[in-house]
Amino acid sequence: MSENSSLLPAVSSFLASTKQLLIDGEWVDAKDGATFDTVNPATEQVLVQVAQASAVDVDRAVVAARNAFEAGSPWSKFSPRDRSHLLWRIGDLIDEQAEEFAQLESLDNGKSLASARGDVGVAAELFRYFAGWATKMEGTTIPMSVPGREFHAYTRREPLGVVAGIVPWNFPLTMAAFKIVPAITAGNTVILKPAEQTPLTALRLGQLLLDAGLPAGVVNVVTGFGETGAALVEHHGVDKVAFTGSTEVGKKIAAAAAGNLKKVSLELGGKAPNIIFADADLDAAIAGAALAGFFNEGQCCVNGSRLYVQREVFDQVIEGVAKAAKAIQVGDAFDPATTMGPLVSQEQHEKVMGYVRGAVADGATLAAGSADPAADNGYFFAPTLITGVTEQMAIQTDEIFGPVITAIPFDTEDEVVAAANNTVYGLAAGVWSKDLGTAHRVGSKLRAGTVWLNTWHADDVTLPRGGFKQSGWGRELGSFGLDDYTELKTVIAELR
Ligand code: TXE
Repeated sequence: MSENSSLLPAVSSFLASTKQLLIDGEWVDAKDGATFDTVNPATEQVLVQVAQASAVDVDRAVVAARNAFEAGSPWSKFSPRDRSHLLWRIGDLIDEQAEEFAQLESLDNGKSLASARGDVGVAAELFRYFAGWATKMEGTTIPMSVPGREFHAYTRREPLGVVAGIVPWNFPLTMAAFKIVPAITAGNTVILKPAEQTPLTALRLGQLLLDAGLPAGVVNVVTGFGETGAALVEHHGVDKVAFTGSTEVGKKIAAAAAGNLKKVSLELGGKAPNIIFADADLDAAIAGAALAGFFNEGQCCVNGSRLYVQREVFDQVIEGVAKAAKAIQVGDAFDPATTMGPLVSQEQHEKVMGYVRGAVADGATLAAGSADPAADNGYFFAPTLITGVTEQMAIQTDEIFGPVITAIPFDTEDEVVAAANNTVYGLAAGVWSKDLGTAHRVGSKLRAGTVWLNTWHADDVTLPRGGFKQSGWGRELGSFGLDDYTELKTVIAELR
């Protein structure tokens, strides 16, 4: 069956026309008419052309978002309950159109349809979870002690204003939702800049938001490359930048945001250590290690890419993870047998291959996988497990962002904790041990924003996430995530 034969008519028709920018509730071309191609990574074929926003278009979007935010605008008149009902409705609409979103995501990103369906479900749930928070952004009353005078002091949570959300390509729809949902829950307006590799589901979401009744200008979508993102970050009409992407770009954003001291939240790279003690349930730990390293084609910031295994069970674990790697079906997203799609782009494919080749040249051993492409056409790469690495090798220190696990044996708890923390990153970590004391004690010593004990990738929209060290600033999701999209106002009234 050819890939296109299974496409929904709505997806085919979406792909039939050049995609435009969403500014102030209207679909418009870039002012200079520029476009770029978005490519199916499984076939290397162009899916459709997409408008490429320049600084001029970014400025139009910022003006639209500002007007939509200002007092007296339709959006400013939405009560918290109105926002809550709208968010819930959007979640339900996403579910109704889930297959269309999933197909677009698989085509643009390469991930299997099953995986894309899971992502779409998370996006829908995110809208519904935050629908509950819209009516619960409460302040506090605070006692004041001023001799001879009486006061009533309280705090209010108020929206920040215009939020720029800049997102990567590994979870295009869910990342778009991560930025849009808390921002509009709190009453802000948004300009979303999807990744240049995967703009389609964010654009489709833009249409759904309009259809659901979100007023014009509340969410704008500007597509383009890093320059488009940089124009947003430099714009003095933007009050906050919420970014997910590389640590390198995160640093540039932190510096550029200083111009008008806009607020910044950053969810950046990772190099998560996954520690298996000899007393672990090894069947669960082996399956968990494979999931930790290979989920989402390894293109996930919290993936367990550094595996540490206690020496007495090292060979057994390596054999198990290698077997799991070989059982993964690499193929086209639309083939139901596929459990791993291609990497997202040629650039990413070359980067991952380069790291694996470098490690092999430095003397490392492939326990599973290969340093070569997994197919002649498309950016496929076999899940790869590498032993014989040292802590100094680039494959061990750098974020690879592909289906590659390195494994190193350890003897003592102190030794493995030191090795696990020996990284500039601090996004996620994991421990496998049947001894509750060991699991919790080691977990508490790991410098990471998320620690999994006897599991990996278990998650919910209710839980805060974010990074220690150079993995970022701030936390997303959960109630903590909402605070980052508000200003706290203290009101002091004298009772005369
Ligand atoms: O990310 P970038 P890339 C890591 C991963 C990957 C590497 C490069 O290691 O191999 O980053 O991926 C926009 N100002 N992660 O190049 O460049 C860009 O257009 C403002 C980890 O795709 O960080 C895109 O929308 N914006 C990560 C977004 O930033 C700029 C997920 C991310 O692109 C910009 C993805 C600039 N100067 C990659 N330059 C994670 N933490 O999950 C680029 N952009």
